[in-house]
Amino acid sequence: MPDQPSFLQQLSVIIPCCNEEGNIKRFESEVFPVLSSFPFSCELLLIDDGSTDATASLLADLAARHPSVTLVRHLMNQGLGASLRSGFEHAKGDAALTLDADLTFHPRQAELLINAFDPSVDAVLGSPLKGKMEGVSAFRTLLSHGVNLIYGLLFGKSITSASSLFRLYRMSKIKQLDLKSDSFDINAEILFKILRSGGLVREVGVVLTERQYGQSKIRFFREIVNHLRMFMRILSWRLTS
Ligand SMILES: Nc1nc2c(ncn2[C@@H]2O[C@H](COP(=O)(O)OP(=O)(O)OP(=O)(O)O)[C@@H](O)[C@H]2O)c(=O)[nH]1
Ligand SMILES: [Mg+2]
Repeated sequence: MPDQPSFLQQLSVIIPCCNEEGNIKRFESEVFPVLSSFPFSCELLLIDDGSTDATASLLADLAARHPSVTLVRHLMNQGLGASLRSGFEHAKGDAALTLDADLTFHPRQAELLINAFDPSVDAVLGSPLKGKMEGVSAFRTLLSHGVNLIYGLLFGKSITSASSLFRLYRMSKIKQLDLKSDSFDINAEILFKILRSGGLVREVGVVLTERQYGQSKIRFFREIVNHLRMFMRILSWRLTS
């Protein structure tokens, strides 16, 4: 159990969900026990993003049985970034933990992020490259190293988790950022905007495992284009600041 930081009275846990029925069935036994072990209050924001499987009804059932759950529904799929932005809009906590619905970053590791959070920090990023990648393909690992290397060069600092979702944010900082991304590039956009504003980011090593149920939603070509666009935005900021 993490210690209770005095500046953290309420945590908003945001899980964007799109066609993840096999994994949502695990929330009762794998997510709720972790949240109830925290020494501060917790709200769980579940975002259903136009799922076409049983995701929406499973989330509605969780929301009906757990008062700490708020279900936000997008009738049409809007993307991971749009879903996170909906979560941030509804969040009432001092900090927000963003978590993958496939639980490939297991929520029990939230303690590592919370313990690295202090009043000077705006975001704690869970880094599988600093921790461990279990069962992740060589292609994904190589891509991750390459993308992070470029972000590191552009930011002029060591970065190993520019695009992963498992993070803890100070909500007062998130509210200042004017986020726009609809897709997976939201994670890089948040990092960019925090660093551009002079914010402080910390990385901690975490374990990333292979998904147990369902299919990956990532479209590599689209994400590579999104990263290239983000590289250009960061470069133009670095050249003009
Ligand atoms: N709300 C919403 N969530 C999404 C969308 N696409 C992906 N997600 C969620 O974002 C997280 C990451 O998506 P994944 O499909 O697991 O992508 P990945 O982690 O790169 O790939 P694998 O874990 O290897 O399958 C999961 O929690 C998904 O449910 C989307 O369009 N909308
Ligand atoms: Mg995943």
